[in-house]
Amino acid sequence: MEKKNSQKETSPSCDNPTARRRPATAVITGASSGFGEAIARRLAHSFGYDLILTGRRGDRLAALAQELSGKYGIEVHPLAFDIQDSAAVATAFSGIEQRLRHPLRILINNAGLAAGLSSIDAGDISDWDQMIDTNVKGLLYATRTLLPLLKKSGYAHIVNIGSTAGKNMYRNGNVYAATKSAVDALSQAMRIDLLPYGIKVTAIHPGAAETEFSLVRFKGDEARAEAVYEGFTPLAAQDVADTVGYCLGLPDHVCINDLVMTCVTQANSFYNVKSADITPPARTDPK
Ligand code: NDP
Ligand code: 8X3
Repeated sequence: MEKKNSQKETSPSCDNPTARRRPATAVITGASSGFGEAIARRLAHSFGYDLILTGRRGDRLAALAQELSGKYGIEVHPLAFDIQDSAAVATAFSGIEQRLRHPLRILINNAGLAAGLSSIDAGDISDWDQMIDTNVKGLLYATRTLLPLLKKSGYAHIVNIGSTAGKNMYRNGNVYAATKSAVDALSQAMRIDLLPYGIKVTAIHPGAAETEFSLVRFKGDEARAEAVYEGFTPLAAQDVADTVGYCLGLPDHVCINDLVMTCVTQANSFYNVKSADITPPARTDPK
């Protein structure tokens, strides 16, 4: 009897621009900096996908769109809106299908932030609202709005960016961690609900990564933001983008469901070499 998977596709390298790909359009939320920008570059370079780039800073999105369309000959649509606003999300994507060359097959739910780092009895309520409205409700709005197109396209893939903070809580991380636990829960839930449509749902949970994340968390305090990454080598946005590229490049029958990634000096939210009782590893090569 012939085995179902006797003619398995091999996994093309995510760095191989000539790998066979279905033509596709990918939406990346939060593409104006950090992970989102790096993912946009990765998808353009390795897959040649057309892109829809979202975020509030339209000038950055327009510059990235111009750069990537010029360099890779792809179509890039910058859409500037606040993902906390459900009406703005609906308006931004309204009629988008008519503007696309290729089916919308990929949604990278990446837009998000931490605002502040305070004990639960001292948290700023507007910070809480912003994190919940962006990290949880924004992800839901984008997903709900785009699912009709994703369902129609076949071979769709949703990638949600969670965090190690959603896996283990840490001191003063309360509401941010709760939003990322929600991303974890919603990823599991949408994976079940979308099984009938063959839509892959991948959740990626990075640990500390040096982007604008801490600058945003500490409201522009550069010294405090830089101090977060002192004493160890954190993940870079490129590391996360490469991992997203790997997950997207897998054969049709394979889905990475849940992936936690950290730099080598971090175990989880609270154990890293910055902890007083942990000695950093020697980084010199053995003779
Ligand atoms: P950045 O601050 O560099 O990027 C955040 C992106 O989200 C920006 O493009 C920003 O765009 C967008 N964004 C934020 N708020 C809104 C909003 N209201 N409407 C639309 N877009 C918005 O941080 P990262 O790249 O590090 O963060 C990306 C994701 O990764 C976030 O979900 C974050 O929680 C998560 N993460 C980060 C880690 C880290 O250590 N850096 C680790 C684990 C997860 P704009 O400001 O233009 O609106
Ligand atoms: C970002 C990682 O550890 O700063 O999600 O919460 S952490």
